[in-house]
Amino acid sequence: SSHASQSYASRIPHFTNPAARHLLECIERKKSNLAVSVDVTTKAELLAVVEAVAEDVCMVKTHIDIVEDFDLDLVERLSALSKEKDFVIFEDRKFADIGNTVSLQYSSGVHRIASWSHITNAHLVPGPGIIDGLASVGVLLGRGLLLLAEMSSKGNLAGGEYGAACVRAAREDTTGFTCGFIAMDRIHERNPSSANGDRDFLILTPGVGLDVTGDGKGQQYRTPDEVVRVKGCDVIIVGRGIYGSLLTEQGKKDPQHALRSVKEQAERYKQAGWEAYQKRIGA
Ligand code: 6AU
Repeated sequence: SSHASQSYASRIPHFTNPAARHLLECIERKKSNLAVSVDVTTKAELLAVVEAVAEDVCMVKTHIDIVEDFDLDLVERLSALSKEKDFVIFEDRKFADIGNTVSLQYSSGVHRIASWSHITNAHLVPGPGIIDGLASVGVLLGRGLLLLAEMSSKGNLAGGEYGAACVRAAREDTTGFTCGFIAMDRIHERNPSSANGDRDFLILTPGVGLDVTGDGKGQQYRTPDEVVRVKGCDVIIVGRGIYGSLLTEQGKKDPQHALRSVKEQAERYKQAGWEAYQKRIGA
């Protein structure tokens, strides 16, 4: 039967991966299945948004390569906040190269992602060698990997057999490093298999919004209720629906006011996500 009918707490023992367990523990402690995607371009804005939402989220998702004044102090402060405020860090790097290259991109360069990001993600376009390359860096550090089995954007090419291949590759990764998917529903349960077929995976889902259905650049939004209760996804990833007030003319003039709105939206999405989960498990 579906793991979606079980509580987050009861699923912790299904995972050997430390980052997956950490995430489920945070979700349960904070009663939040909300990940905030903080896609802003300065260090100060990033830290301000994280501080505003920290209490309400289980996870902070970054695109660290868009931060104009990036330095290692930023990730030190982010790591300190992750401990103090109890959230998991997910660098949304979307690795997509051969194993050897991604192992270097993950461990090295300006960003040294593996040293601070608990979870990262990858496309399976290069084949399963990408998992081995990332695992060669991440496993010893206790990190976790999500495969992009599906995408939220209009016209994306990850349909058909592609998702099923991602599920197969995740099942074949017996190290447990691959601990979930970016997907629009419980894709692994639609693709059962006799070997390892019952293994639990986390489903993290972007394209979540309560007020609009798209962004004019291909993004498509569904509500937390649709994503968590109807489709059985585990974590909602919300970006502009939460920090959007910072992007408006008014928000630029009065950032303190905008940050209060950021906090209010985080509370609103947290509540919507948790209600959808409680309905799903029949609590
Ligand atoms: O809520 P938004 O639309 O402002 O932001 C959604 C965030 C962005 C995207 O890069 C990311 O989610 N994303 C992903 C991820 C998380 O991998 C996959 C996808 O299919 N769609 C998507 O929007 O930071």
